[in-house]
Amino acid sequence: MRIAIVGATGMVGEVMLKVLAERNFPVTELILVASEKSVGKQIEYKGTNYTVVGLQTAVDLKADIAIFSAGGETSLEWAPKFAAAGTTVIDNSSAWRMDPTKKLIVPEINASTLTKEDKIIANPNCSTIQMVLTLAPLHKKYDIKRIVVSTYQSITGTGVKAVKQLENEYAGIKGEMVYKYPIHRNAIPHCDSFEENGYTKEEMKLVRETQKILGDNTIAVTATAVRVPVVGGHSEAVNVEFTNDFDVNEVREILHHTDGIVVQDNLDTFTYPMPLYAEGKNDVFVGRIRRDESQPNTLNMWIVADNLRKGAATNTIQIAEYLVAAKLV
Ligand code: 11C
Repeated sequence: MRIAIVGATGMVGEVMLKVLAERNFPVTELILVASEKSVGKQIEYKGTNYTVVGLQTAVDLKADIAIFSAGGETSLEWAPKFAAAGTTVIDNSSAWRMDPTKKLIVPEINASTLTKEDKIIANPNCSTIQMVLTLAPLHKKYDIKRIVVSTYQSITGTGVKAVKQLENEYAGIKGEMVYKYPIHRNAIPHCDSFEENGYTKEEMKLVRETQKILGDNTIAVTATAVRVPVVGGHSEAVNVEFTNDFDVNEVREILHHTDGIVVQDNLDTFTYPMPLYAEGKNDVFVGRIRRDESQPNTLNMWIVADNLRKGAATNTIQIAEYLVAAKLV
């Protein structure tokens, strides 16, 4: 496969290259793409140095698959140009996710809906992916009515400048502030910008993307997204109300047998997921699975994943793997 990585110099781009290499993705030609200021830079992949090229050069090279992780504006402008050149785009930004003509894919849930005609495929938001991967098999079995989710999100979701802000604050150095407030020793209830309804875009992504991926707009979702001084991954406290009752052990069993999920749930050994231990892993970790005793048919869970892995790079590359396996590229 001839693969272009658009946004190769960014934080997610770096992890994309790691995941491609780890999973031995069949790369025959690698085209590393970034904005003009990074053109000419050298990036190493599997022992070979590659020179970063600009967007138009990459379009002209007509890769089989282009993986975009360069922000919404770049995707809006350039994904259609790659698609017109015959390249299938998998886009990690929010640009195309809610476009009704584009599919929003978590491979374990809905990759089978993809066809050769899908030239721009959207990768969901990180906090959505880990939640829906966990909820999809439970929705099938018990039928979800309502989800209440609170997130505790890693600063890596904001990018490298946020990591620098935390490091500076920790070291007592004055530097660039990406957040409006200090993040060290803090929790900021503000991820992405605010919408008119008083929710942040990150919170509304959890609502809209979940309904789209699970294919059910009747599922009620309400979210509070919070940035915490953590780097290993996003954590989520998820409260879910079903139409049908469940057995907690059966829920554990279902999740245990779901691809991509690792159940870490043993109170005797204090086993539960934590972002410190999810970092660098491709799985979604689920624990603290327990009945909400305040109302019928309702469950509480704690879900953790590395937002740069399953939340971004890994999910994107799994989509690419599916395209190859299903001969859609
Ligand atoms: C965060 N979820 O942690 C964001 C990062 O829509 O793809 C990714 C934003 C997106 O702030």
